[in-house]
Amino acid sequence: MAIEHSNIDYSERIPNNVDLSGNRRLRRALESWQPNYIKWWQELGPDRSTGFDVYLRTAISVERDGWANFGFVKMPEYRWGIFLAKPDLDRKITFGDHKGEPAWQDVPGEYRAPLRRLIVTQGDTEPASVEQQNHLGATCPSLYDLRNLFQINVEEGRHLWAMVYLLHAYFGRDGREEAEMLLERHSGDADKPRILGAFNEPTPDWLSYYMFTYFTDRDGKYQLAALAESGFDPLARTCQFMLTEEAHHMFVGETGIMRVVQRTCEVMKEVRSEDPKRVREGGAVDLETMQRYINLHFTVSVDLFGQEISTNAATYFNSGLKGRYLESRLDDDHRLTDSLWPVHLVQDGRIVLEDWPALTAVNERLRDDYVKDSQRGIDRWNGVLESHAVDFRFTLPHRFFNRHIGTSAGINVSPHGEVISESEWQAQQGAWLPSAEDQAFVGSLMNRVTELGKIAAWIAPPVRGIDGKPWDYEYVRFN
Ligand code: BYC
Repeated sequence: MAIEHSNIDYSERIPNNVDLSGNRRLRRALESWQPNYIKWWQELGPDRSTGFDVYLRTAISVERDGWANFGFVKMPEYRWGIFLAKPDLDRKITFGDHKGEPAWQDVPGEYRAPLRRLIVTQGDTEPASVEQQNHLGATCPSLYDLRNLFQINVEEGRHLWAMVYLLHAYFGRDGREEAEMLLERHSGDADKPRILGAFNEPTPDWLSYYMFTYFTDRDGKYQLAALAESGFDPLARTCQFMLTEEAHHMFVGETGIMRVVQRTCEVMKEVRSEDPKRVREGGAVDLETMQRYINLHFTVSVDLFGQEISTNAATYFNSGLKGRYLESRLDDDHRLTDSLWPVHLVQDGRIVLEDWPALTAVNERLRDDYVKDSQRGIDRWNGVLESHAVDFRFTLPHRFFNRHIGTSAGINVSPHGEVISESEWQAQQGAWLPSAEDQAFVGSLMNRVTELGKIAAWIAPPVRGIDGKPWDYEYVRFN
């Protein structure tokens, strides 16, 4: 096994804490992938950002005090590298058929294909999100927001590196081919789309962006947490470290939407009306439109958990490849041989909860954790409405609303959870999902604001800035 450190070696062409200098073959393979990555970043990464000095955090160690080291970085000279959480040499597999056996430091031959598939699926989402967001710099509401966009983009790029490292280090030639493919599929590409649905949807404006970072990055949190339990130790340690970075991405979404809500409440006061038309005329996003954006982004993200009843998921769990959320803290046999789990299903035109073998329901269980967690932001945004004495309340739609994956795909379900006819769906969907007109209106608000201390009129400034700096600090210098 390679010697691994908590400190990251920045003297290397590829910064790392996995002793790349001691493995020349691997280093050479990764160094030959690197120019393709940079080319991809130049073509499909954040538009027209070259030469900007951006106040970014870069990990210098995987210790608690080392992963958020702040300073100005000239784009695109960010040092993408390979960082794994510190090893626990006694780590044991905590679930499935191999529970109690030492964690694997190499890929077990019999699980090679499903493991590679999991890593590729995870890896595919990272560059996809950068592609989805690549034009947002042109309409940023403030320098603070522009900086956060770039921070998230460089970290998603690093998360791609994390998966590419695993493919190169552990999967030989087919791993190298998969790593190439990660740069060849593109979000929304008709011929070579990204693997998962949500990553082919456009992120056309900043409201969508905050929704994406709140709802879709939260899928990332749960999927990474499940992979951080993996019996394949390098994957577990990679995901553990990725999770530390993920929290900021969801923070950007949660506080971003909160700031939009705040501004809308202020405008309601200014125009003395809660009428969506008046709110729009006042230059803010009406709450009804925000609810439709919530409905869309929640549902495409809920799709990312896969089928409710999944033999794939059961195999991943049995094999010790992918666990449940906080697996080791759960109080059960961690094998799920006899246990049951209540699963939402559609039967005879009605939505029912039915007990199924817990082993086949691990996707749904992870989705349950996700749905509960997603409610937290809704409650916080409603807190803003309450503090302004506005009666409107945001809600999460029913998990079967607008689904394309799982048992309710192809069935029309209202946000309240009623199974409805196709004609009813057609009549109502404009009230439930963002219409072309909503998108055009939100798009019309998106003007680039980069003057120091200024912010777009449709969003309130953040309560605080980054790394103890004021919110109106010069986070991006254009030169
Ligand atoms: N779109 O048995 P099932 C992140 C396919 S986000 C398209 O349920 P499984 C991030 C499925 O592949 C986290 N296809 O499958 C966030 C399967 O295909 P086959 C990303 C879908 O494997 C923001 C079939 O349907 N990480 O990190 O149990 C910014 C049967 O389904 C979808 C992961 O997802 C879909 N939504 O579950 C940046 C973790 N859902 O076998 C980054 C790795 C299902 O019939 N992936 N299918 O050809 C997994 O664990 C699993 O692949 C899934 C699917 C949970 C996604």
